[in-house]
Amino acid sequence: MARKKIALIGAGNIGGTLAHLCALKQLGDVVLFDVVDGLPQGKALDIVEAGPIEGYDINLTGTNSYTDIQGADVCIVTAGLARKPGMSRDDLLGINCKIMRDVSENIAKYAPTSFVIVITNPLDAMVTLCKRVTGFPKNRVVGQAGVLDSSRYRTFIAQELHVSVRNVTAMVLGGHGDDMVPVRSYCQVGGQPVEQLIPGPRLEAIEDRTRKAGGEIVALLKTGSAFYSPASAAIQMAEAFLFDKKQILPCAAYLEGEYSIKDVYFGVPVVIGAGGIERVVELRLSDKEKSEMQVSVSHVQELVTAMDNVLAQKA
Ligand code: TXD
Repeated sequence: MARKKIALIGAGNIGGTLAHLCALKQLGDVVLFDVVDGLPQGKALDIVEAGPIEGYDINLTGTNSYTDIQGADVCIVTAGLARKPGMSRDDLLGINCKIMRDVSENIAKYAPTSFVIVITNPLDAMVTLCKRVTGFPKNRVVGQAGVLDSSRYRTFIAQELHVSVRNVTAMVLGGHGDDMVPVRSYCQVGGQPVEQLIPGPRLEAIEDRTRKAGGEIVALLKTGSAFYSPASAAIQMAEAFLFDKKQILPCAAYLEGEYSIKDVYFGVPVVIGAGGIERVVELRLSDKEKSEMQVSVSHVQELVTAMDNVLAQKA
């Protein structure tokens, strides 16, 4: 059976970590692309040279030429600038728009049947642009945010209660901004509702930390943003697709009426399998959660309008 081909567009902190995870998990043949000469080639060679120690057999190559992503089954996009202290994700809009347009054109040209996972920030706008430029159907273009945001929430809950992270299930929905929505009513610890285990004010503090968790890491690193956990999150999505897992994961998906939201990418639970996003799962939310979703969606809509203005100026 032929191996699957995975194209990683962007060979920075997340791109390099993605390549390493693909190798460790032997997910398929990997092409690591970047515009910087030598960067993807160097990282690819470094990872390949660990193969005899880790015991992986993998074809992993670095390239500056899009022709090498030809026929990829999955493309994971991290190309673009990352945040520095004092910057919001939205501050990246102008520069990353240009990059995402170029990347998307090349994906459409060289990997026209691929499943595309966008990671670049501002996430909700960048995944919107990728879908528009590639012209791919909505099941084949997805944004990664919710898996990471939910993982952060689960980490903090597990630490608070001194239990395994595996015992904590949670969903963080909405846009990938500071108004994302940790859905408390679906957070369980060993099957018990979290609200029965953690007092309200403490839970609010944990949710607030979750919303700001990306910024917490930017403030610590000073030179960039989180990369180990975003890479793990995207790999979980890629595995769900490659192995037809039908896994329910919170992702930025194009909504056409689900959750009464239309024509916008927004973080909701979806089923990912061999068909890409196979369906959107509609949770029954509390009134408070519904109104938080509304606040978040209006921020995403403002962001997309801002992107349209940037694109109009550049046209
Ligand atoms: O959960 C999430 N969605 C995120 C998103 C969590 C954390 C960070 N997130 C965003 O991912 C972050 O704000 C950035 O927009 C991307 C990539 O983050 P990373 O930390 O990997 O950034 P780096 O290390 O700066 O790498 C970006 C690479 C770098 O090597 C550039 O040379 C390359 O992108 N780059 C390009 N590659 C291909 N094509 C073009 N045009 C291009 N321009 C720059």
